[in-house]
Amino acid sequence: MAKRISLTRYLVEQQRVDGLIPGQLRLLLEVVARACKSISHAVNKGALGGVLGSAESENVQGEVQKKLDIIANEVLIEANEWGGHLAGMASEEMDGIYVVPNRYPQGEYLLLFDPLDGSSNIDVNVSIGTIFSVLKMPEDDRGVDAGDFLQKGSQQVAAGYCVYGPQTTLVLTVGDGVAMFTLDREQGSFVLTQEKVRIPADTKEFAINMSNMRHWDEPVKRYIDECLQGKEGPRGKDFNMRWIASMVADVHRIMTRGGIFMYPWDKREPNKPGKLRLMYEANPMAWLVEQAGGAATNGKQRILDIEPTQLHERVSVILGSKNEVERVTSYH
Ligand code: AHM
Ligand code: MG
Repeated sequence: MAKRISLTRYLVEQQRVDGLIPGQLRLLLEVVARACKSISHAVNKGALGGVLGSAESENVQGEVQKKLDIIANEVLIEANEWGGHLAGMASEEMDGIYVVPNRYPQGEYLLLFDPLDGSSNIDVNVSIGTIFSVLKMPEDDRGVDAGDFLQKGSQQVAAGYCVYGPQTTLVLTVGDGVAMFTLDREQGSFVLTQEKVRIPADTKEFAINMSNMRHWDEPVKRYIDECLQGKEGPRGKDFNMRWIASMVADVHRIMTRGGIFMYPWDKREPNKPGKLRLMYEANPMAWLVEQAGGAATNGKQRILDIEPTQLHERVSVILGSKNEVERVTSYH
């Protein structure tokens, strides 16, 4: 029988063999995984747990919060504040940063997350997820502030997401490729189910919200138009389309069988660079995708090279199969 490798064992071995995971970071990743397990249970209970519906409040981006957005945010904070591995946290659901209270020891890491991505899918029982990014506190820094979080995506030391779908799957990178873990509900632990994930360089599948087509910029219109022409067009092949409206689920499909995902800038809100958030959506996903051999740009530059100026800043996102991302980027 093939040996089962739990997340704990995987992390311990990475720590021991490759020295990639310092002790505090290993604790952090285990705690995040435990929080995701508990969010997964809340998601599964659905109406029985009284967790569906709106919380009748708004987040900093002016979006109506769902009960599960708030629950997931609290679960992540409570799980992470006392372990001594973090200095602070930032979340889609909080205006400012969360500094670890001084009754707990302060650690060297910063954790950023979108506690429940794909909020519009919660009540309709479609896959949703948690996205997270881990940064290191700048050296010789006295006291954490919002500026400490404004680091480029290339500075991340760990990133991942957990998708709550037919299975609960945790996908992780610490800069040594991408590993996937499936939640074994009977054992209550994440088990390694795939290592060295690779995204094929070519694809025939694209994901974009087509209802915004009339608002797109020329390069994106051109790319999608060429895909839609299929075999008879310049691409010489037929394309398929998928749009789940949960970035986590769309990216997970791309991790599994390739594809391209786009949420580009559009004319609806010309002053915003895009819909998705750089620090806790685009950066972790971009790093995971690159670690699996794919590419991620905003149409003009690599997402991981963008110098952030605000915690909640938005960005245009094009990611997935390398050759397709390079093609759209070259149209810009
Ligand atoms: P959220 O973090 O508020 O859930 O919003 C992000 C989501 C992404 O998961 C998804 O790709 C996109 O918004 C869907 O947008 P649309 O409603 O335009 O389909
Ligand atoms: Mg989100």
